Amino acid sequence: MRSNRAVPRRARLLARGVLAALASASLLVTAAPGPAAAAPRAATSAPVALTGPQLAASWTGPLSTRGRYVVDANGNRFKLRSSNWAGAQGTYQGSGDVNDVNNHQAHQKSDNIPLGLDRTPISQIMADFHSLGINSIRLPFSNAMIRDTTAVPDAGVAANPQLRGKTPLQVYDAVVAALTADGFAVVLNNHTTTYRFCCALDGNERWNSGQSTEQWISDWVFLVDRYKANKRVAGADLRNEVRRDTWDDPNWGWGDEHDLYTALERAGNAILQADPDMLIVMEGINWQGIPQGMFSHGRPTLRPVRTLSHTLIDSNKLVYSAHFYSYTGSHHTGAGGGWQNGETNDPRYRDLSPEELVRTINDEALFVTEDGKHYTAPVWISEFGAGGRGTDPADPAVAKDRDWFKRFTDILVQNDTDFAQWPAVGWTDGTGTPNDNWALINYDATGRRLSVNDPGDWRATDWNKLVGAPGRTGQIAPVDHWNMLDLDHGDWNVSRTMLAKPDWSPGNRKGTCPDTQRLTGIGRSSGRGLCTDVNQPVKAAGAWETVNSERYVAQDWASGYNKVQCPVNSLVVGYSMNGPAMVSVLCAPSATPLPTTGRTVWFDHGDNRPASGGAAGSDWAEGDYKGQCADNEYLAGVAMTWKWTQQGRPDALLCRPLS
Ligand SMILES: *[C@@H]1O[C@H](CO)[C@@H](O)[C@H](O)[C@H]1NC(C)=O
Ligand SMILES: *[C@@H]1O[C@H](CO)[C@@H](O)[C@H](O)[C@H]1NC(C)=O
Ligand SMILES: *[C@H]1O[C@H](CO)[C@@H](O)[C@H](O)[C@H]1NC(C)=O
Repeated sequence: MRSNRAVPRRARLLARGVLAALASASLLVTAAPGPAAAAPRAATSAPVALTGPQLAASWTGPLSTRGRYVVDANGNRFKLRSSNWAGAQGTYQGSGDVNDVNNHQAHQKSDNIPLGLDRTPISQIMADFHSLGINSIRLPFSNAMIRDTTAVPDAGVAANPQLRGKTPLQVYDAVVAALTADGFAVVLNNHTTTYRFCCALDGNERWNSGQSTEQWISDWVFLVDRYKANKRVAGADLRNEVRRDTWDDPNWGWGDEHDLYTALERAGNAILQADPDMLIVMEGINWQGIPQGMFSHGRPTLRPVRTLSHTLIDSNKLVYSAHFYSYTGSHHTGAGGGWQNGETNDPRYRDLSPEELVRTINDEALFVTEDGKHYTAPVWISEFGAGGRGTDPADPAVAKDRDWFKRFTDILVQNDTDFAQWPAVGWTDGTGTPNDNWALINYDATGRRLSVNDPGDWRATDWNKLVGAPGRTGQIAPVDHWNMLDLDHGDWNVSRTMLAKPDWSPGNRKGTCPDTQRLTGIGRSSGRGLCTDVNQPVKAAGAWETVNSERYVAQDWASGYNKVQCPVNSLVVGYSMNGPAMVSVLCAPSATPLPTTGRTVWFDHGDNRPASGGAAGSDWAEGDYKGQCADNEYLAGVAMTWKWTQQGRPDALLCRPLS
C-alpha cells in the first residue's frame, strides 16, 4: 500500500542511519511502463451506476485467463476495474497507544475491518461503489485477522448493527458476502502478517517474516476453502509488496528462504489444489537493496519474470501484478527528507518524461502482456493513486503528481490494462475535509459522502476516463501456452496426475508439465524445460512410464550418444536430472497413433529453437543452449553423453511430427 500522505512524518518514525534508509526504502510500490501516450477517447463524465443485479448479470464466475485477458466462465472479457477497500489489514502505524486514533494511518482507526462500516450502512457503500464504475474489489487482510477471536468494538460497526459481536474475520465474511451479492468480483489480498499499516521495517516485509512459509500457505488454503462455494470470490493475491528486511533481500529463484519466486509457486499450486477456480495473483519484488548511493538498490517489480516465469498446475489461472506511485521510482524508495531517511538522488516516476514513463512501465510490468511468450499473462496494476482534494497545484511536487496521474492513467487506458486504485474508502473530519484525500469516497461521522465525482476533486476527469475507457469486450479466443519448468534447485511438479503418485525417479530432480501440456524443450546445462499445449494430442488413459534406458530406441538417431526415449504413441511430459545429467523421460500415452519418423535437433553448440511460434522471443533458459521442437511436433526422446567432459548433459532431442 502507499505510505501515509505525509511521507516525512512516516520517515520521522524511523530510526536514523542505514536502518532508517532501509525502512523508508520499503515503503514503496512499483511502476509499469505502458504504450506511447496517445490521446485516449474516453468518457470524462461520471459513469452510469449499475445496480447490483445489473452488475451480477453482466458476468459469471469463476474467472480465468486467456492470454493477457481475464475472462469469465463464458469466455467473455472481464476487465478488472477495481479499487482497494482497505482496513482489514490494520491501520495502526506501529508506535504509541493502539487505541489512539492519532496513531493510525491518516487518523483512521479501522478496527481491523474494512473502513467505513462505523459510519455508513454496507448497502450504501455498495451503491457508492457502483457509482464509481468499478466491477471488482481488492480486499486486503492481515494474517492476524485469521486467528483473532476478539469481537470488534460496537463503535467500529455502529452503522451496521447486524455486525455487532463479530470477529474481524466474521466481518470480513459479511463484507465478502455483500460485495459478491452485489455482483462485484473480490480478490483476497494477503497484505500483512500483523495488523499494521504497511511498509518499512514493520515485521511484514516478507511472507515468512515472523512465521513460516508453511503457515503462510496453510492460512491461504484455510481462507480459500472458506469461500470456495462463492464463485465471485475470484482470486487470491498472494502477498503484498515483498521487500527487504533489515538484513536480507527477497530474491527471484535462488531456492533459499528468501526466494519469493518459489514461495509464490508453492502457494499458488496449494491454493489450486484446494480450489481450482481461483485466479492466482502474484506481485513482483517491491524493493531490494539499501537506498544509499554506494549500494545497489531498486525495485525489480516484474522484470525477473522475463526470464523466470511461473507455471501453475492449471494453465489459465495466473495473473501478475505491480504497484506504481508517482513519488516512488525504479530506484527511489519514495521517502523524502534526505539520505538519512532513505531518499536518494534517483528519479521518481513523476520525474520521468512521457517517453521514459511509457518505457519504464513496459519494462517493469506491461511487457508481460505480450502474446505467445512463456510469461504471457494479464497484468493487474493492483495499486496506484493520487491525492485529490486539498492538494495545491502551485506546489511543484503536486503539479508533477497530477501530471503523472494523467499520464499514468493514459497508459492504462491505452494498453487496456486491468487496475485497482488505492484506496476506495476514507473518512472526512468534522469540517468535511478528507483525512485521506487519496480515497475515492470519504464518509464523515454521520455517513455523509464526499465522492471523487462530487465537485472539487481534480482526479474526476482521469478517473472517469479510466473506468469508462473503451477496451476489448466480448469473447476472447483460447490461446496456446508455453510454460517453463525450473529444476535449478529441486523438483518442479506441476502435473496433478503425478503429484498424486509416488516418486517416479527417486533421488533425482524431476520436472513434470501441467496435465494439459507436453514437454517440448530442454536447456543444456540449466535443467530448465519448456512445456506447451500447442496442437496438443489427447492423452490416453493408460499408465505413464518412466524410461531411463534405450529399450525403446528402434533407430539410432544420435550415433554414439546415450538415449532415453518413449515407447511408440507416447509423448514426453516430464524428465529427471541428476546434477547436469539427463536421467529419464516420463512418457504419457496418446489417444491417437503418432508418427514414428522424426528429426534430431542438436543443441550442444548453440540454441536450436523454432524461428517462429514456440515462445520465440522469450528466453526460458537464459544464458544456456536450448533445444526445442516445433509447434507441430512432439518430443519423443533425449540424447546425452558422458564422453569427453559432457557429464551426461542433454545434447539432442528427437522431435517427431504430430501428424
Ligand atoms: C498472509 O501473509 C502473511 C505474511 O506472509 C502470512 O503470515 C499469512 O499466513 C498470510 N495469510 C494468508 C491467509 O495467506
Ligand atoms: C514431486 O512429485 C513426486 C511424485 O511425482 C514426488 O515424489 C516428489 O516428492 C514431489 N516433489 C516435491 C518437491 O513435492
Ligand atoms: C501494452 O501491451 C503490449 C502487449 O500487448 C505491450 O507490448 C506494450 O508495450 C504495452 N504497453 C503500452 C504502453 O502499450
